[in-house]
Amino acid sequence: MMPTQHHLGIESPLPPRALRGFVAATGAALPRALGIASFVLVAAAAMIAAACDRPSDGAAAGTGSPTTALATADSSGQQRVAIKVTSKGYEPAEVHFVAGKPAVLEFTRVTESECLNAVKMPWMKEAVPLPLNETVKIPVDTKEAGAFAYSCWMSMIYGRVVIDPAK
Ligand SMILES: [Cu+2]
Repeated sequence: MMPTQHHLGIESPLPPRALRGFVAATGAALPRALGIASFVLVAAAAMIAAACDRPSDGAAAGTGSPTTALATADSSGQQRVAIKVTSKGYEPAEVHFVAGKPAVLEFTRVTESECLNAVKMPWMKEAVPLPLNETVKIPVDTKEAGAFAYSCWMSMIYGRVVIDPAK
């Protein structure tokens, strides 16, 4: 499986050897404590990354699914777009609505990844649980054109919503 983009930053921490070199060079207690703290942070980040990267559905990578999708609208103007939550993240990763008409995101999680079992919109305090293989609808305010990112509950895997100006 290809590593997802958000993991790349996590998996390239300061090499431990460089940390040791830094601590040894200064020989001071404070830098040593900082070095240990950095190590703990890196370890914690690595653990979170591991939790995020636990695809157990064996989804085939590179199925060629589009990364961007336009919402479809029914005769009443209701816009909807389906987002599949897979071991690769949100598919499609970017969706477009048109401003001024009601819109809803329809999430269906098909991966058992703990990382992706809840999704958080930027206006939410709490993430919305995404039960496996169930579709969860989340309305989006399209009064104004713009864009926002949403993420898994850990804020590690992101999707994007674009609200295009009405023509
Ligand atoms: Cu995550």
